[in-house]
Amino acid sequence: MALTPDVIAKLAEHLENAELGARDVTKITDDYPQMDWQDAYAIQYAIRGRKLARGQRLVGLKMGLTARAKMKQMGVDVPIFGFLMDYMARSDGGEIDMSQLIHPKIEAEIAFVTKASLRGPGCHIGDVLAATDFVLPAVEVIDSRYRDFKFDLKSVVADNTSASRFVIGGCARLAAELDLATLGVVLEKNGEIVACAAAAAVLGHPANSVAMLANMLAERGEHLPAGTFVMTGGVTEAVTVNCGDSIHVRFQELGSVSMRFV
Ligand code: OOG
Ligand code: MG
Repeated sequence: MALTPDVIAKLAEHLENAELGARDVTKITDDYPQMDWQDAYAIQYAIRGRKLARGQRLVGLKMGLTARAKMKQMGVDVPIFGFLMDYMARSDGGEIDMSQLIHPKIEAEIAFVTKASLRGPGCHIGDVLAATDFVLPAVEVIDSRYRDFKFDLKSVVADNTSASRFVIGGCARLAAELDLATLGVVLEKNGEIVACAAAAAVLGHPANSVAMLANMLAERGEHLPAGTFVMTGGVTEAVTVNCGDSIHVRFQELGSVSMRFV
């Protein structure tokens, strides 16, 4: 760690205030270039701690930058993880209030719910499929707190990987009933197709994303408990949304997820 506990706490407050006030800030590595990976996750966990202390609940975890298209869009090459809280959830077919957000983008994602714990190191796709209760279609609304969505990996890890809102829809299916690698996803904005992909865009198979999460958690002495909801990362590049936009994402075999930005 290159930063002191005081600085970690100060940066957590700074980034969380930017989130809650829907104000953008400059990326924190501009002021703290010496910040390392451990510091970045320490800031993210401090933000999580602030929310838990306020009585909010942790409802899941998310992987980010797991698809080549996303890595290319953001100019980075390593997957990262963040957390999801209860207040971030919005219902399928509902409205998302833009006044609480800075510059949202949406991502179509496959989500997993586990029925057994997963522990790295060495967790692999077979372990994940055996521990999966069901899969769900989801849309994540990311909203980097950094000006113009410009960041480096450490800054975005500290900023809880741009997590902001998420919507679960469609129907829950057993992973064994699906071919999760070839499963198609079509993203429509205002009735027009703006992106499409197969779920294999996420690390070859979205279950690999869950395995990678278990292995990343193991480095911190943590594991994924049974019953964990995990979003595996956007299958295409993220799509910018504006006030009045309607989003409809169709997932092969899983139904659809939709929302309107107001
Ligand atoms: C980081 C979060 C990326 C995903 O699904 O790839 C992410 C960002 O692009 O702001 O959630
Ligand atoms: Mg995402």
